[in-house]
Amino acid sequence: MFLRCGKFKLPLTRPLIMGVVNVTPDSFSDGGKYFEFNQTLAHARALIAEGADILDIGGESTRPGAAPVGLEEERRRVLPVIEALAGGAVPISVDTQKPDLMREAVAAGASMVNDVCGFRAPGAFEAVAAGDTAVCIMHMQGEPRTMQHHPHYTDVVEEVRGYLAERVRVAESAHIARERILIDPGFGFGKTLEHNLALLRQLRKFRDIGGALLAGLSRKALLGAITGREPAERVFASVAAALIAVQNGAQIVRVHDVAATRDALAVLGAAGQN
Ligand code: HH2
Repeated sequence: MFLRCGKFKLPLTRPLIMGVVNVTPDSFSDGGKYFEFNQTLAHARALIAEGADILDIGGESTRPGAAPVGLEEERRRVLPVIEALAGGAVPISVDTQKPDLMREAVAAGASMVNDVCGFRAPGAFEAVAAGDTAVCIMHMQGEPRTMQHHPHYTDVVEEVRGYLAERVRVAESAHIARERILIDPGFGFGKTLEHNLALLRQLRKFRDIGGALLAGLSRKALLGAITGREPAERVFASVAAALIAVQNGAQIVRVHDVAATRDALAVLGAAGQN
């Protein structure tokens, strides 16, 4: 079992850590902190030193209520960072919904494209089909500006599963091989606390869709609802959530706090629980 990720072939025999690098002034947990180029690079390199297996570079916040960012501005934020980090020891992912930027990021050296909108923009799968870039297909109900207003499902697990299975089918018909595909139920994207907890509890049901299973719970509002803590104080809750996700079948966890997650996963692994 492995994930094809550009020139990298990542083993899925142990859980992998995707470190989050937000090049944004407004991300919900670390907005503005790493917005300046040198700060961004220093942060990215620190995450690699802490044990990140993949870095996810994003130039547009998708937090609930976030305003969209134009192509030119998103390009200006992420491309120099990707160019500076590509060619290093870990694969670089770009977190974008824009087909033009997907293409440019891959040309700049990105080995993965992560799209919270599941490659639904016209031409998105076509932008990444050629070559061997990994693609992360996430579920979102609605769009960031309004997604938390009235999330509604009859059966959240079945509906998200059905959506991801269909998107994997479309990806494969666009000639994207299974070994390049990741799927992600999209915690917090058009979901209430109960929806998120149902998905976390039943995460294993996503394993038979095909595609490596990624979970992103780090510092999210659902953890704030449980603990009463602000985003920067949700490290312990995030580590707990990552452990539960891995125990329930996640193969990759997307996190802000790499060192803490790595240690926790090392203990889990030593106890033979993953
Ligand atoms: N969550 C966020 C952004 N991108 N991609 C995937 N595949 N899965 C996720 O759960 C996910 C994601 C939101 O987190 P963050 O990047 O920290 O915040 P913001 O969107 O405000 O930059």
